[in-house]
Amino acid sequence: MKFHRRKASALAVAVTAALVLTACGGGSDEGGKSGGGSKETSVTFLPKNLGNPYFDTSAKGGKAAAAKFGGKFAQVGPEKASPDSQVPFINTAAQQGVDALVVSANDPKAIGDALNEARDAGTKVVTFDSDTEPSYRDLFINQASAEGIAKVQVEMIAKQIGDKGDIAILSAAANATNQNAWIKSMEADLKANHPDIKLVDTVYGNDDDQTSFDKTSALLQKYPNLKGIVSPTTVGIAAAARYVSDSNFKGKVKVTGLGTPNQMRKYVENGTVDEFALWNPEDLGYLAAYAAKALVDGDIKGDEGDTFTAGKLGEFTVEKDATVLLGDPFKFNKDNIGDFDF
Ligand code: RAM
Repeated sequence: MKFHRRKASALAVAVTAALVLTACGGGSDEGGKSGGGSKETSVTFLPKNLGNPYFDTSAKGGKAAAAKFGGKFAQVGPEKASPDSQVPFINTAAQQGVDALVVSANDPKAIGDALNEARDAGTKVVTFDSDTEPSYRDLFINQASAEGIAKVQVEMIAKQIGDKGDIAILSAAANATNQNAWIKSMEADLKANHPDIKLVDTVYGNDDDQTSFDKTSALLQKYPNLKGIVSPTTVGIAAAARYVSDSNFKGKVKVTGLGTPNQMRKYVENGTVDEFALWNPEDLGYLAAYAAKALVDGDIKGDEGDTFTAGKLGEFTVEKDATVLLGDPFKFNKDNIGDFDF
């Protein structure tokens, strides 16, 4: 895969303010003590699963934040994005007495008891990317509103297929809180505003590359009239694009959804994919780590109206349901993908 250095682009800079690469300071997981906090805050990131470049990038942001505020960063996680595969990692973090856990949940409930036990033991719990039910965490760092993320994907597929025809969704794990919220909102938008687009199926690749690839193949066999696949997961969209790119469906079936520029670049350049969207996962991790630090320090409690400063990203306010919003999703296409490197 070709990695392009980012070129200065006014638009890119404006939209994803802090995208400029922040190499992890110091190169040490231990962070430094110079950031101004009174004690070294330990923050452990627990993604849905390991081996996903999206979560490698959010970890990069978390690590950079911890280095900046003088904290200790670690990332641990399961191999598979299944509902309760994170439980042993939560238990271990609680036993180790980490100050804060930053979790992307595979299921809104399955890890709830473990999280509450960790909280009883004194660990602050921040969800990011994919929430649990609110009673299991202190704060949720949301990348963008569910409606906004749904809307951008519906807009893209509608434009790409001329607002008409059969489409399918290739999602992540069946219980993933984030994807399920987006899909619900996409369904409502399609129904209300795109009467000639028919959503024929939703299938689940479990954020596993091979499963997602196989599900793409199965969809295309089952629905010969399919015009588009929307994959609201960076793992799924890359696998679907790879399948379509090497098949006779290239040029006939559109693939869009949420992807990382580095994983999608070659499919945009070879014409398989017109346009897809995402936010900056590095900023999301950076913000989540700063929010965790603010909770640990008692600067915020998770009450609506609480404010805190997240280093280079500036000030954020806690909204309803103890949620903090990063920003808006951003669309990538052949005109701008060369400006991004993540
Ligand atoms: C995958 C994961 C993650 C999601 C992105 C868009 O990496 O499912 O939770 O936010 O896709």
